[in-house]
Amino acid sequence: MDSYEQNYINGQWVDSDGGTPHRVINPATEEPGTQIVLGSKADVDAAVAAAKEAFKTYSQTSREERLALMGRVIEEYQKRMPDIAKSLAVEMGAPVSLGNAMQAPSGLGGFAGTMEALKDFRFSEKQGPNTIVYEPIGVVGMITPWNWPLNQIALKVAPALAAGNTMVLKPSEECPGSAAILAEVMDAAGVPAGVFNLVQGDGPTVGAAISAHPDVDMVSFTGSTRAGKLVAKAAADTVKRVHQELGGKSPNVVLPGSDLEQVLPASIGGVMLNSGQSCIAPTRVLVHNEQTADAVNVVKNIVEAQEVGDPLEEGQHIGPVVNKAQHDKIQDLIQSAIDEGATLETGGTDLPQGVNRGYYIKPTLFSGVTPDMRIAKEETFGPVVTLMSYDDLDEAIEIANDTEYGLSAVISGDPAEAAEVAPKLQAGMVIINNWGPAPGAPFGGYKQSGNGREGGVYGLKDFMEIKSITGLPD
Ligand code: TXE
Repeated sequence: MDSYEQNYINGQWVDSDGGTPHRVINPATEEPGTQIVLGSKADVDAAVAAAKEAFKTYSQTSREERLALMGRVIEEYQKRMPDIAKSLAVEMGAPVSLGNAMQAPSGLGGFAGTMEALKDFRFSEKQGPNTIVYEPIGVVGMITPWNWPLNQIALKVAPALAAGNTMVLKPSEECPGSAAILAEVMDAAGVPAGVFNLVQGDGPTVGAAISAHPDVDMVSFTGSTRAGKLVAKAAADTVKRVHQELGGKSPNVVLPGSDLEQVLPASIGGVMLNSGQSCIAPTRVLVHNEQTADAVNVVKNIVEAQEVGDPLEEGQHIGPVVNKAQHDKIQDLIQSAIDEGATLETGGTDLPQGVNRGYYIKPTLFSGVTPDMRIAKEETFGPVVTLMSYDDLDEAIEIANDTEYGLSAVISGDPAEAAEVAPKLQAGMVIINNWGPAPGAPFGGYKQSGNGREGGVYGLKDFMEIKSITGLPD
């Protein structure tokens, strides 16, 4: 059992001031696992004060110093990858093979892309009589979820470090271990005291205190739209920048006449991977009604081939979902689809074969899903594919956009035809014949999927202030 009972503040591991002990339940065994202490508002105050002080010097560092620092972070991180993968496996159920792959290709998710962006970034540019200058914002509060835990953290920590900001991170209380290991990595890499601070804790106490704090200049949040709205409300009184990556309900528009065997495996695999716990999982598969029967066969084969198993074992299987609340929510959505008249093609609410405990969900496929059903509207966050039929492409686009979310959309079929459809989709990311954007693409959404972008040069800019200076000499 792992224990991470301290916070990392001002370069030191310190006890919480008034926190509460908390055990993470291992989702594969349902037994208590990682032990942490949920922090307090006083812990947030101490971390923010340290970050504010450190900003005075860190904000003045050069591009070269920041690149060297980030390079050392990657080196130290690579030494800890097996520990991180194991920590993910026992806290949120990602199989160790996936836990390692999650960090590919070149270490710590967003770090590589951000370093590339930083190398060429123009901190100052002349535009006629104006000089435009990009400056660090100050103290960045970061609140992150449990589903791709370290990737989501890296997409914030990397641009914050690159921009010259200092930071206070609150990871998910459901998956705190990898963030604690990251703090050890930052320490080993020689990140100056106060630049990176970690406060473990829950949303209503620590998350809310970060969001509302007058000395936090920006809050970057990834999580549910529900919590994102609370963060924005808490931040409103201090008019800080609110950067949000929220939920999704991504469509997969299968173009009429497409070769289904060829175009569907990658995107359906994207719904199964990580047991469906990806904000960009393209769960709503829209198929022309003349191809519905074929699509059922193709997708059913993919879904039924998906194995379920122990997260601590290497392999391509999927693990359980993160906790009982998520498990029950997914089961409820599966049951709602059955009750509302969708056709259960495979899967359902019982435990997968060979499993007798843990928060496992059977890989599931529904056909005959209509846009009014709950399963077509609510983010499922489980290994559940829904097939919906359309009569013509205009109707498919209408259904695809008929959601409060707008994170990503997949188009399956001929890329030249997909080019005509892509501009009509209300989504921050459109992916053709796959499910995830390529590295360097700005990550973020339209509508209630969030504000701002992460990754590469767009992510870097989002973590900076823009100043114009008029009248400088040439
Ligand atoms: O996440 P929460 P939950 C979606 C997904 C999932 C649902 C519920 O549909 O089924 O959300 O997940 C912190 N002030 N996504 O409830 O609550 C919390 O401590 C400040 C999509 O487990 O959003 C954690 O650090 N912070 C998503 C973080 O928010 C608060 C990823 C995320 O937890 C807070 C996760 C508050 N008042 C879930 N309340 C994605 N975009 O990938 C909670 N938090």
